[in-house]
Amino acid sequence: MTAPLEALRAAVGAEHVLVDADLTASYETDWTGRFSGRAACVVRPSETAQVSAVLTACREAGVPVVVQGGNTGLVGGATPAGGEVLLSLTRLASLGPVDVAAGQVTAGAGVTLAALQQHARSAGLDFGVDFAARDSATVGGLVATNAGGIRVLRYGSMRAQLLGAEAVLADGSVLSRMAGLQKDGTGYDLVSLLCGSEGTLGVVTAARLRLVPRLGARCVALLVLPGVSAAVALLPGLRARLPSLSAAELMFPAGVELVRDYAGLAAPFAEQHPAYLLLECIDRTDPTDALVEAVSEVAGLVDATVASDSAGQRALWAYREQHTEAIGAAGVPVKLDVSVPTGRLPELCDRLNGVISGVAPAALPIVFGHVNEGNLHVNVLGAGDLAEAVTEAVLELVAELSGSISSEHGVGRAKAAWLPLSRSAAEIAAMRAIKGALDPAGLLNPGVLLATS
Ligand code: 2HG
Ligand code: ZN
Repeated sequence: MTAPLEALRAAVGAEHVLVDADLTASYETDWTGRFSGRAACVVRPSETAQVSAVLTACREAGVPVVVQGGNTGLVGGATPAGGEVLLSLTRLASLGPVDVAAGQVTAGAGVTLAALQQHARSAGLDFGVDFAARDSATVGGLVATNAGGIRVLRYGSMRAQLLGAEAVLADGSVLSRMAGLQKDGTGYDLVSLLCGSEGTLGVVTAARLRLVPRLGARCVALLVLPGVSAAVALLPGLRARLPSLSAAELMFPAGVELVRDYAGLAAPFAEQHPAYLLLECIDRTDPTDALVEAVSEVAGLVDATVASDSAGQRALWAYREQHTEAIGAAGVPVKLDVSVPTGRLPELCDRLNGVISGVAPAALPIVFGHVNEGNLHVNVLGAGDLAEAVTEAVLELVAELSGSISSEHGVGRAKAAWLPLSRSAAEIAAMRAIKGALDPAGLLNPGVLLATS
């Protein structure tokens, strides 16, 4: 298979077909450094018709395509295995005017999350998904992975924000459902199907997105707790008392110390403690009193610090948001993103370290996550040759607890072999039937989500 370079140049302009290794290198390795492969070329279309022409050319040449947005994915879902045409969507960066009447906006796949947030805020609204990679992660990637992040507790994940999408299928045809209808009972929900499909069913080129009210007043608290059980136990009360609760993030001393060393941060408390819970309330009027009152009644609370000014809030968030970078600076981790029913989170945490040290005694687990959704980010440093064994052991534990092997990052290439731990044979057969119907030649993101062998 040879990439159809002439047809690709005709489709997007010669300057947007990158072949030199110097120019393609930054697209060929994922954020973690764990996944990389040489692409036949990188193609950078700027509009939907060009994406269609690219897919048509690739289909005619029988060359597979890997789709990439901001390249912040953590599961090897947007990096080539070798020989594919890499379709970069960052130039599809148009943002439509905010539709204040509907509370919606249309965003191109290449719009960054930060640009989308800024755009919504300039019209007095906001976007309901947020996470640390906001400056690089793009709308197309958020849709493709059904991204979650820190606001799921309040607004749901990406699928809950998605009112429409435009996508190019493997045969070059364009699906467009962009009216933003909030009620639409006309059959299969193709938009929702594309969400979380990780580029395997079609290339999402734009999205119609729900916006949420912009709330200007916030308060952040960092709680010290005796353990994960206390964190899970206090959530129902906090959710009931604090409608403004917008984040509940779990951290442990190993991660906080790693972040402090990496970023040169002061200790949050005089001593280390078993578990930390970062809470954020966002409201129209200052939520500090409500948060302080709710926190003061938390059973088992060991200590707490509260920030109602933005510098103090940024300082508390830094302990949480710098985890990924601090871990990346320490090495190439085995990165697992799992969830269990929230009530089983304490059991997962209790057993996790034993399971990891059972297969890789010298490895260092750094764990943190989104407690409301029972979602843990299990990063294992120093696993070396035992990376697969660690992955298998952790994912089997998660499956035993009725959990998901991929909570919000996608399955990618990293977890494709373990999909049967989270999906039944009947479900995988249905997924393969859909894939076969929409992409019969298997050209879109082969090996991602559904293993090829
Ligand atoms: C987060 O919650 C992201 O910060 C990244 O999902 C998690 O690096 C990770 O493992
Ligand atoms: Zn996360």
